[in-house]
Amino acid sequence: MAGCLTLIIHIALVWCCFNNTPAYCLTTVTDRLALMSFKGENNLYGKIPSGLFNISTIHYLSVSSNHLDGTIPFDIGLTLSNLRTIHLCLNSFTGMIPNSLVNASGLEGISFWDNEFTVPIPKDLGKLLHLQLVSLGNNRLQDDLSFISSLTNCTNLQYIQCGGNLLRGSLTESIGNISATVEFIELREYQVQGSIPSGLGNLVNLTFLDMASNQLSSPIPETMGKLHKLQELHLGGNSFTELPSSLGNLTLLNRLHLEQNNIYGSIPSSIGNFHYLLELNIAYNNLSGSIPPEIMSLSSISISLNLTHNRSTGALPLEAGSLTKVVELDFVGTCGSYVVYERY
Ligand SMILES: *[C@@H]1O[C@H](CO)[C@@H](O)[C@H](O)[C@H]1NC(C)=O
Ligand SMILES: *[C@@H]1O[C@H](CO)[C@@H](O)[C@H](O)[C@H]1NC(C)=O
Ligand SMILES: *[C@@H]1O[C@H](CO)[C@@H](O)[C@H](O)[C@H]1NC(C)=O
Ligand SMILES: *[C@@H]1O[C@H](CO)[C@@H](O)[C@H](O)[C@H]1NC(C)=O
Ligand SMILES: *[C@@H]1O[C@H](CO)[C@@H](O)[C@H](O)[C@H]1NC(C)=O
Ligand SMILES: *[C@@H]1O[C@H](CO)[C@@H](O)[C@H](O)[C@H]1NC(C)=O
Ligand SMILES: *[C@@H]1O[C@H](CO)[C@@H](O)[C@H](O)[C@H]1NC(C)=O
Ligand SMILES: *[C@@H]1O[C@H](CO)[C@@H](O)[C@H](O)[C@H]1NC(C)=O
Ligand SMILES: CC(=O)N[C@H]1CO[C@H](CO)[C@@H](O)[C@@H]1O
Repeated sequence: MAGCLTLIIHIALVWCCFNNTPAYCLTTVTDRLALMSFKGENNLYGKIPSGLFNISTIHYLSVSSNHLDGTIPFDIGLTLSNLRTIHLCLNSFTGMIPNSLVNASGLEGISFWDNEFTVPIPKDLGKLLHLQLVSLGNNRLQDDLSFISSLTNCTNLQYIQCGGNLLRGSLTESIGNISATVEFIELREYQVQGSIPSGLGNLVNLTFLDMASNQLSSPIPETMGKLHKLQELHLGGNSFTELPSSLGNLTLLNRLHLEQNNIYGSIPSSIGNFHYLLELNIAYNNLSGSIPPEIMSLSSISISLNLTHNRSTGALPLEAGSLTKVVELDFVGTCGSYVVYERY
């Protein structure tokens, strides 16, 4: 371990003056390097020295949270064929995500989140059978959603994060055929249309699902009620009109966001089942009736209860007294008055 660290420090020093360092130096001193990590504190800027991409022994490469730019060599998956993890997130890389990544067949983690990658998502990522994490969000990727279905053979998949791109299209039932090991799906701020496929209910290990700010519409499938492990559900900013009656089965939810849809009817009292709920936002819908006392008696809510801009009427139920930790309680009555309760 100590020897390994010395080697890494050495690399960091070489990197700091790489502008004047022949790139081959990197390869000669590092022919046994396996792990290379330059996280944000390094404040690296400029381009990755091309010699680094020749160090075929590297299996862990992380340069996340720097100011790096430039493109990634198209053949990276061939020259770094032993890669298991590549984290380039939070930089300013441009160009394409190289198709050759598929050739580094041991890859488990790919994080390109928050860069400026522009062209389509490699179609063959699903050939990386050991893949656990795919994070491509906040780029300028223009594509449809077919790559998600292409991941069906990745039996260890846990994390898919792709929001904040220029992707469009609709989800197909085949999303239900990806591995049920998946725990995290984030497809926020796409232009996803259509409805949520009922197959999504197969992904019973999901703890986090974020499909906010798309163009999704009802119905939300009843099968969502099978996602018993779900802790966060973000469906705000879509065009849903109805909630599934099985919603109340998601008893581990701690964050529920349904704001800015067109959900009508009464506020489901089954939300009262969510004894771990920290935050509830159902603002800007078309909900009517009174606020169920079951919600007001949820003592877990400690971040925010936001019921603004709806048709809900009636006095705040007496049980509001249970909301001892609420920081923000926010609702608009029929007269449009705006009330924010703050308690600490
Ligand atoms: C990388 O390796 C290739 C093939 O061995 C060689 O042609 C190239 O010069 C090397 N690049 C660097 C920057 O060392
Ligand atoms: C890289 O992977 C692609 C797609 O699987 C394959 O067609 C190609 O033959 C591979 N190239 C090498 C050099 O292994
Ligand atoms: C999954 O693997 C099977 C068997 O190798 C293959 O026929 C199928 O095309 C693969 N599916 C995807 C989506 O790559
Ligand atoms: C999902 O997988 C099943 C069994 O392998 C298959 O019969 C079905 O056609 C697949 N569905 C989709 C939408 O790919
Ligand atoms: C769900 O996750 C647990 C723990 O990671 C795992 O043991 C189990 O096999 C997973 N279930 C499915 C259906 O993949
Ligand atoms: C929701 O819970 C009820 C009562 O436990 C159960 O009958 C129903 O099958 C569940 N629905 C789903 C989709 O899991
Ligand atoms: C609100 O819901 C009612 C049904 O409860 C419906 O008649 C009305 O059109 C909805 N309003 C909007 C703005 O969608
Ligand atoms: C309540 O939610 C709406 C919609 O997301 C938001 O605009 C508003 O700022 C929230 N209110 C508070 C007090 O956070
Ligand atoms: C009374 C009230 O504020 N109703 C609002 C409920 O939310 C919908 C959608 O934002 C608004 O159109 C209603 O005016």
